Amino acid sequence: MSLLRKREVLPAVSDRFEKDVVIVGAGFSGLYALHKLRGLGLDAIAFERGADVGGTWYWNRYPGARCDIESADYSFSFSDTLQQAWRWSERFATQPEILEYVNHVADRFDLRRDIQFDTQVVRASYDEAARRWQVLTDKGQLVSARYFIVATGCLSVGNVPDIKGRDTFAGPSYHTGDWPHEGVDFTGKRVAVVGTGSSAIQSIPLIAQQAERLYVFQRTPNFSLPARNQPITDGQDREIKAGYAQRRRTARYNSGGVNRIDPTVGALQVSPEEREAEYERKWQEGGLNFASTFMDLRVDAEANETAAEFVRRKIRGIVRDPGIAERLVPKGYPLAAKRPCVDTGYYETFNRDNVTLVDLQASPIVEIAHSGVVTSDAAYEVDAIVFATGFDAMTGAIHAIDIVGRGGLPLRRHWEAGPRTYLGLSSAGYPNLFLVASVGSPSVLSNMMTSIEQHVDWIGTCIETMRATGADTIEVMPSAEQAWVEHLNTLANATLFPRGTSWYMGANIPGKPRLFMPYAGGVGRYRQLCERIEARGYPGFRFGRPDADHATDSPASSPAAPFDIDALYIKD
Ligand code: NA7
Repeated sequence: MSLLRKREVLPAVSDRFEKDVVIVGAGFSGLYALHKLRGLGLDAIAFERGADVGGTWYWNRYPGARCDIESADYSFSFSDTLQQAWRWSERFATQPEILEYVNHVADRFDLRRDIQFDTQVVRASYDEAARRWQVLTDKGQLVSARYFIVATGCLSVGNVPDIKGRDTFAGPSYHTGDWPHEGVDFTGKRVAVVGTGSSAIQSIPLIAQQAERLYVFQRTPNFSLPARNQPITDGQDREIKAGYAQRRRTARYNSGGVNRIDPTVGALQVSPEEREAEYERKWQEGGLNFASTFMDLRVDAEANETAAEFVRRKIRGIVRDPGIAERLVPKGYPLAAKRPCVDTGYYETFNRDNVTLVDLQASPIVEIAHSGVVTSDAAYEVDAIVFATGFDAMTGAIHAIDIVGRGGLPLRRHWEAGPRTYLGLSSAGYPNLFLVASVGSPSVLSNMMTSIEQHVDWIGTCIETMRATGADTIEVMPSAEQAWVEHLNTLANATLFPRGTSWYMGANIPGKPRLFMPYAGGVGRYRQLCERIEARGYPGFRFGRPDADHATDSPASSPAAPFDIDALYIKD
């Protein structure tokens, strides 16, 4: 496994050059940022640690990897020619098909010529005198750039738990987020899968079909919803293409960034029979929309419990052995407080006689030995271990870069108690640094494609405005950042999200600050807020000009007057 880690020793500088923009990452967000900013006439370069484009879809090649947002939504909308030309083959696209799409996008817009692959950005420091970023790569390149775009994705630093004896295991071990490109053949093998998140739930049914024996090590049972994936027929494809304009409009202004009308009825406002019928309809429809059957499922524990109980009954109905079913049933946290999974045959897999569920709540893993996994009450001999143990989500890849702002302040220190941003777009003391669909924005609670386009478009307009007005820096005011941090907390605390020990909260990484990282107010509301801010001359940001006194345009010297986010929202 070669998972991304922060470089402790920095390379010597061997090459220096200037760019208008440095982008980190060539996944969907980096690619669109490159396309957009290049289109504005900026000289941009993207650095990508992988050998090719794709980001998360480049690395996550485990069996069964696919998107759980519908293909027609999980695609770019910025070019109608692109969306009319591309033909999705399935309702939920597989990782190879998405990777093919990413490559198609890179070729169609000739993006590769400005991407340097196999290159990790290791440090980026703001030069206050030059008002530019100095960006250092692991190849020893030092690039001076006006703008620094962090498009590193939310799930790109794998989490391999530090289990005693992990390196003593005799066989191969894999992390789902760093899967061998040539694939893995588990035929005739005894395999351990550690974890039961989305990656595990997608891969377990396929590994079970191949392996001689599969042990699933489950710490927390997850809510998983049936995908009901199917091929997209030619007729459906024509319909999707004819309806893109409306589909995208809907996606941009609803809560999740997908083609769905948000529900307006609460689960407790209807009779138990109506409720059951509605859950059944959504269950049969398949996909994540089940979690949005009623408007109050994310905010009202009692309402949520009706949906959770429906899923529990389904699990008990699918899994034949009542003891195993009971161990698979999620309890003690609301549905969707952790990211719900979408599966094809996950629960059915536990009816196979070559699959064993190991309940780590009853008997935790104590060590990994030469021959397998040892729990507090048994030793499981295996030939291979799959760590489906998730990611240092959202901040992991940002902190893998040594980012240093005004006054030499490392971002890691500024974010010691958790990420601090305004709108999830930038952080006070880090001028001209932009984050794309990351912490502090709807990002992982939304269809990433909708959020990425919204963010990049906003950044593009902002840079155009700066150029039109002669500004060369934009910077978040500390008061706006503080207000946004508080606002994110207020929004999250009004939901059930904080009741799940999830990667949304940083809870899966020992020592990581516990706070809800994304914006929980919904894509549409967030977009309207960003539009408002743009239209009103960017309240909460301060612009600097080359001829201005550097000291006075530092936000550090601005009065910390309270900043009223609520006043900026468009009232319903
Ligand atoms: P997730 O959703 O973070 O799942 C990781 C799983 O690994 C989860 O079941 C964890 O249990 C488990 N885990 C983590 N550390 C351990 C240790 N030390 N021992 C046992 N089990 C452990 O990652 P995925 O890759 O599945 O999915 C990430 C996202 O990709 C997903 O949400 C979608 O957005 C797509 P826990 O729940 O923490 O008890």
